Amino acid sequence: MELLDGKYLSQTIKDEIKIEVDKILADGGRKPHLVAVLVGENPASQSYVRSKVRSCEQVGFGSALIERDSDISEEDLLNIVDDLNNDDSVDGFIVQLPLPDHIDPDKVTMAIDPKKDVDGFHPINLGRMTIGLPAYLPATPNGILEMLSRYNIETSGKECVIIGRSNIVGTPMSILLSRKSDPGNCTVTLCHSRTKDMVDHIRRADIIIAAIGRPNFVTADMVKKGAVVIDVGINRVDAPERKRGYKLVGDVDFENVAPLCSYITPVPGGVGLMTVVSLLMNTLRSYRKEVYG
Ligand code: BQF
Repeated sequence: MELLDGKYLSQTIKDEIKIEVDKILADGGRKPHLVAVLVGENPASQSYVRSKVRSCEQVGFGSALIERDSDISEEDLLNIVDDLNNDDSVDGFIVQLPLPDHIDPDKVTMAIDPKKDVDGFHPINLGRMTIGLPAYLPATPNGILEMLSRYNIETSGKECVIIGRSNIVGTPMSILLSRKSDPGNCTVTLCHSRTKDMVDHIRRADIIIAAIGRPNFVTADMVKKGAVVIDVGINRVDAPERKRGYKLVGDVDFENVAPLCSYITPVPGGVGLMTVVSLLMNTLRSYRKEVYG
């Protein structure tokens, strides 16, 4: 079993981005600039946004955090989005999800200029991705592809089972891995809450991508020997012995599954860190006008 080390890999990629930023500055260019918008006081969201801002600082990007109370109106939030769309000093921005119930997240996502949509959630980017045009790829799927590619994991011809069909992980991941590309060329099965005999599907998988949001959902009896297991779950479970009072666990029963795998991602220290680094990669691509010219 080899660990797919998100800590090591995300740091390696950050080092590479930092070198690129230093070159840009040495040539008299300005810093790439990422802005995050955070609404409300969800503690998980606060910690995600903080780690995104900190990552920007580490690679030499300019960054800003726009914080608003949870009672901000949808209209006011859409005005912030509009201002960021029109601000030439901003290469990319994200609106941290989830949003409060009175705000329609689809409306907000669709208000973002696709050229600055470094989260890759806008339907234009998802559509371009689907037909293989240059696009900002959604951060988590992009991070997983980067991981598979940097560890030279063969995907072509493999049976890949994805568990969970969310718009930001399972669905785009299923499209990306079934495309004629590298990584790609998988035979993909997308499992979800209505799937019958899910365990039979999972047992056939060469590559398992777990994005369900349930702690320890994937157990050892479901995993074929030699499988590659990618754990996207970030579940907070109570742990009174920890100073924060909780710990992060994935969707995979790591302890019992790991010995069966060829490769497996840990939680924490796996896919989550790659998600954050994807945002940096997309922001650099925006700065360079690589996607939309
Ligand atoms: C780690 C996210 C669900 C809903 C909205 C590192 C992150 C998480 C875990 C992180 C996530 C999850 C993010 C670890 C960003 C990933 O070491 O295990 C980093 O910051 N993430 C988000 O912005 O919104 C979410 C999950």
